[in-house]
Amino acid sequence: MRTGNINHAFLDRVLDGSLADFYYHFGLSSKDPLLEQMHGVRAIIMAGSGRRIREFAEHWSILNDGAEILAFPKDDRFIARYTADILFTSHGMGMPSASIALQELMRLLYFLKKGDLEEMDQVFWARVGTSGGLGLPAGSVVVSTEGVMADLKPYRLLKNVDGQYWFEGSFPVKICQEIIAANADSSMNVVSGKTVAGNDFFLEQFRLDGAISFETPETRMAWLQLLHDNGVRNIEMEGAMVAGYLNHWGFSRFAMICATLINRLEGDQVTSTPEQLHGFSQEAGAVLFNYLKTFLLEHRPVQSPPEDGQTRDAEPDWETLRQAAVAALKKSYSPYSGFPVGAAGLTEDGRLVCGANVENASYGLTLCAECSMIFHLCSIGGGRLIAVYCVNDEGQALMPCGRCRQLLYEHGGPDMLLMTPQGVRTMADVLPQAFGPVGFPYC
Ligand code: R2B
Ligand code: URA
Repeated sequence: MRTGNINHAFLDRVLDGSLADFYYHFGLSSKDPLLEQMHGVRAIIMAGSGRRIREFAEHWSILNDGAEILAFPKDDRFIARYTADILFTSHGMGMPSASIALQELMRLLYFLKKGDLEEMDQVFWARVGTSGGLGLPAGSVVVSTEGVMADLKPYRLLKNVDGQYWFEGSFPVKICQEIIAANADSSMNVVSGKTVAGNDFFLEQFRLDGAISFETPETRMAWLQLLHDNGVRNIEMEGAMVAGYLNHWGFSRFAMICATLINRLEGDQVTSTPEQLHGFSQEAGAVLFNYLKTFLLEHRPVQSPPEDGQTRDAEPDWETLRQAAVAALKKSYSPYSGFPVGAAGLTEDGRLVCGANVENASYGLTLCAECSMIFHLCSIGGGRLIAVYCVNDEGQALMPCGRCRQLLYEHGGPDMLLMTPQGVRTMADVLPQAFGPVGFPYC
């Protein structure tokens, strides 16, 4: 962990035993014997509802040979279950509620890990929930790259009498990529993008169906369009704070995964039946568990974050990109050549885009994997590519053909990094003296 923002003045007195800490909303204290069984915690999973927490814990227990499930004593507001090294807790609705859960959980983790920052940083945090989608069919799952407020700015709170503290809302790009890669084989529509957290389900989500409504159809749509143009893919009520608090302490492994209940571009009212809602939230859970199975159950070694926090989100993780390309390749349509190709690219705002080659009986109309990857990029709002990996069915790097280098150049420019059979090269290296979009009147 990288920051000095931990409240040592209070927490270290709990560690040295001169104070007991009361995790009041969970009905626990640092002296509670239950805590003795939780030092090995490897993940903290939060969700809005208690039902989801009970189901998640049961599912994780089953995946871990029926591991014992421990229940926290108090369950009037926040339900908490601990099983097989994961703490599952509900956080209620909205940032005021979720911030209570998160503050007590961070204090609890500090105590459980005896203030060892390295150990704390190995712990994976996630919020799994529901949301309104933007331009996505209901039932899609969004893995957030950044949590912002309704004005597209980060979460902030009053600090001192006349100041504000601005939190950093980004979600670690590497974790986002790993989650997408762990789900590349699934039939679910899993995408990444920014998430807006509204302080009111109606007013700060610009709905027209509240008892109070400030908007007209025009101002509502203008806001939704502004969000979409800025890479926002869903709207919920906690993410900007969750990312803000975890970033503040300097954690490097956390994520938010939300199923979309409706497409907000088409309406405001959530009309799903309870069964459909349950199905949607199970989808978000399935995306989480595909990740946990890969990264916790198989005891995959965790890569330590770079020392320099400033560069963390900008560095491509080549192995994750390669895995995403290998997973994308399984969707190749290549009956004529029998040569499937997969491509995966990372955008500068941390989204992962993938594609596979699509052949045609005419042969000449065949599309390379890079083409479908670029199509994917444009279909989720566009953006700049910073790194691309193309693979064959043995997972080895392939060199893009001349046409595809031109396509990549258009969306990545001369500095985009490309994995080649001879190692990482820039686009300027592999397409020298390129003909590009610079200088065209429409660019
Ligand atoms: C999504 O759904 C809840 C509101 O219905 C809220 O907790 C959220 O973020
Ligand atoms: N949760 C939200 O916060 N907004 C929606 O539109 C749906 C679920």
